[in-house]
Amino acid sequence: MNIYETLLKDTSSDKKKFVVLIDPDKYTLESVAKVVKLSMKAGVDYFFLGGSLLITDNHSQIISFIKGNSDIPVLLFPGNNLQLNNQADGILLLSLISGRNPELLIGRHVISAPYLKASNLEILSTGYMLIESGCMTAVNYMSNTTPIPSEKADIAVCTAMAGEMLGMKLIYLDAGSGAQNPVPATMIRKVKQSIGLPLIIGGGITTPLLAKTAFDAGADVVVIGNAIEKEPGLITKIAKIRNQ
Ligand code: 1GP
Repeated sequence: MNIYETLLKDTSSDKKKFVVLIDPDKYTLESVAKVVKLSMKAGVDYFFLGGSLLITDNHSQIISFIKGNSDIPVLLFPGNNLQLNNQADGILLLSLISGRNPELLIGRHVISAPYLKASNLEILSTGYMLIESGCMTAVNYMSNTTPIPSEKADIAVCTAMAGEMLGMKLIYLDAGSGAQNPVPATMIRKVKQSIGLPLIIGGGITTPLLAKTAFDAGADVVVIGNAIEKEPGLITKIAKIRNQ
């Protein structure tokens, strides 16, 4: 069974997933080793690997370290085409469907298509939606798009439905890394009720309570980056509440 088939099976039996996001610019091999160890112990489901930029040159090194030291699947979550890497297990092929920037809807995909076709990466086409979060996040700025207002759940619902009809395999509602406010529970609930796809939620989730709120509202997968960089011990706490 590949990653997506397993995810679909687990989603249909309401088995929630917890993802640790690793932005290579924020980690050294030493700090990633600690997070990998804690993640293995806690039973983290996936690592997402990526960030808005690529300032350091340790992207490839970090992937090979994770692959050599854990059996947790690594999925690329690329901020740009410089972050493609064949050592990972798969890639969230993101189409930024909340925005109207053609480069991020289809342009970069055209450029990366031959690389991806020749790679061994499992391709997970993802309808990626930015949700307004109280501050300008890096992804808002870098994508040059306007996020969906947090109180406009109907826009999020229609966008997610369109993504599903276009054949996306996953929907990802992201408040953006380091968001002041995470995606509201009401929006998560309404989107989940309107689509039949696994729903990923991330951005600004900093406590077990916020993670539980997202899971209870309908998130199948919760992604945490920033808060774990600051407090790796959070991994154990979040993993515990995942299926409570
Ligand atoms: C960002 O959803 C991820 O794309 C995670 O966000 O870093 O705020 O946890 P945080």
